[in-house]
Amino acid sequence: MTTATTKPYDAEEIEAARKLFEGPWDFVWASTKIDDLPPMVGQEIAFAGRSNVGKSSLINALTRRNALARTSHTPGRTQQLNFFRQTDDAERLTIVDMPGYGYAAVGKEKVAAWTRLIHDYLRGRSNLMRVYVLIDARHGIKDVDGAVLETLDKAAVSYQVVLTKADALKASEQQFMAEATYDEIKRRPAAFPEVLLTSSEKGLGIPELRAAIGRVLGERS
Ligand SMILES: Nc1nc2c(ncn2[C@@H]2O[C@H](COP(=O)(O)OP(=O)(O)OP(=O)(O)O)[C@@H](O)[C@H]2O)c(=O)[nH]1
Ligand SMILES: [Mg+2]
Repeated sequence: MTTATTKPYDAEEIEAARKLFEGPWDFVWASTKIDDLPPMVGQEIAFAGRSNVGKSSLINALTRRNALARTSHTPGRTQQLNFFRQTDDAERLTIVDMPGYGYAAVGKEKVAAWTRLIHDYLRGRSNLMRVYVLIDARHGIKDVDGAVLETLDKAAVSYQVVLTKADALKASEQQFMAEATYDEIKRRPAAFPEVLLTSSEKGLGIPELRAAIGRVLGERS
């Protein structure tokens, strides 16, 4: 299900995107500092969002790998920028799993360091084609999310909002949250005018998210 003013994804696009994500994915790099990023190769996309929103799980669902990105019930699992690449055709696409923001229990200093890293990376990566900002479908956009959207808008980095954990909501609630979220982002300058609803657990919206990514890569390659 999507809420959008964009063209729907047809069967052909969905199939092409399925193929795009086939093939072996591998972890290639981890960065804890902005001066320690891997060289830019091909096109990059990144997944950002609050701690525990389901970034690592969504990357595993997209790549059909159970444990490519490490997930956890405990917030704060991902503590660095993790870079994943297709090793059969390495020039194609790099996926970046980001530390979650907005999680206070790891300590103020760590939170500040992560937040700086996230914002610096998002502002300064020229092969970053689009950032997927994940929002828990049960909670909607919070202030900490707003700050990240603001950074992206100011830096003119294209982003798309993706609702996660849709399985935790009834169909009517899913539609309501998708529409409410769309209303919040539709006037933001760097936001792609579509909100995707996903569940990594149930596979909901995953083919569509692949297709959305396929479009982005196709546009600029
Ligand atoms: N119900 C439901 N739970 C999910 C879904 N995706 C992830 N989760 C759960 O949410 C928790 C966090 O998932 P992660 O993928 O580790 O979240 P993250 O955003 O990478 O978290 P950090 O790395 O700590 O920022 C885990 O307990 C997952 O099982 C989903 O689609 N539905
Ligand atoms: Mg994670």
